[in-house]
Amino acid sequence: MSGLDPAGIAEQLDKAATTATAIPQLAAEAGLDVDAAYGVQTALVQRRLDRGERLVGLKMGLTSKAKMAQVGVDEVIWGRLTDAMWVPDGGSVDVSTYIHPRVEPEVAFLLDRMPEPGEPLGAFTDAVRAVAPAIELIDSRYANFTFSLPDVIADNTSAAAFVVGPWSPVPDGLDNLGVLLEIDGRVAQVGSTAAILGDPRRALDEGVRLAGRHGVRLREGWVFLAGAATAAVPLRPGAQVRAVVEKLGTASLKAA
Ligand code: 0L1
Ligand code: MG
Repeated sequence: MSGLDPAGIAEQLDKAATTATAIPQLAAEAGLDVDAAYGVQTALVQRRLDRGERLVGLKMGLTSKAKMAQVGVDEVIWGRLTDAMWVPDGGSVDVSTYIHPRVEPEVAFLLDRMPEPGEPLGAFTDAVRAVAPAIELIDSRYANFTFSLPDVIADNTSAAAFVVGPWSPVPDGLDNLGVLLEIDGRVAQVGSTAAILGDPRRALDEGVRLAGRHGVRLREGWVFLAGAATAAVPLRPGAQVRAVVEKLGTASLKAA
């Protein structure tokens, strides 16, 4: 098989992640469109599942204008989360196991009853059991953190690790909560949950719709990362990271 068929691209992306070595973009040369790129993502995540990892959720990417501008891609995308990516709140990550990691403050949902295929998503409060502040660690496997839309989709939307803070019951409003990203006690980014598609609840509608197009159904008990409220910030060794979301509290991470 050629290194530029879907399985070959998945293998190259997987090797880039496991060896923390950037690779050139592949989609243009391989003629990958968005649908084919989600096929590569499926094959890439399957390699993790074959090593014993478990699917624990779904993440949305590029849900804010700040994020779209940061990477020059202007479509909402989704990726898969596995248990091996889940870092306990307050836990640490080894920066040397990533290529060029960045962190961003997010809002997480703990999913409750999810629609059957073809069924509409019910009321948000029926679909979501709890909400939490979260940090996503993204790490593009492409050199210079530069990619096209199909490239980033194939690369599981740069998913690398995530932290979920304490779960709270769904508050009355989620659409305009203040968000801070602090590095070593200093404010690195300021934003609002309004930056997440106008209201992070919309991200769930989009996740169900977009993943459903590729036959992927969200599951009760999964974590759903709704997207970042600010641009992402490079993660340096020794950094102490905190994401603070008004009404929801704090998630934190140490970089070794
Ligand atoms: O979670 C995200 O918004 C990241 C999506 C992929 C683009 C990036 O790596 O910044
Ligand atoms: Mg993100």
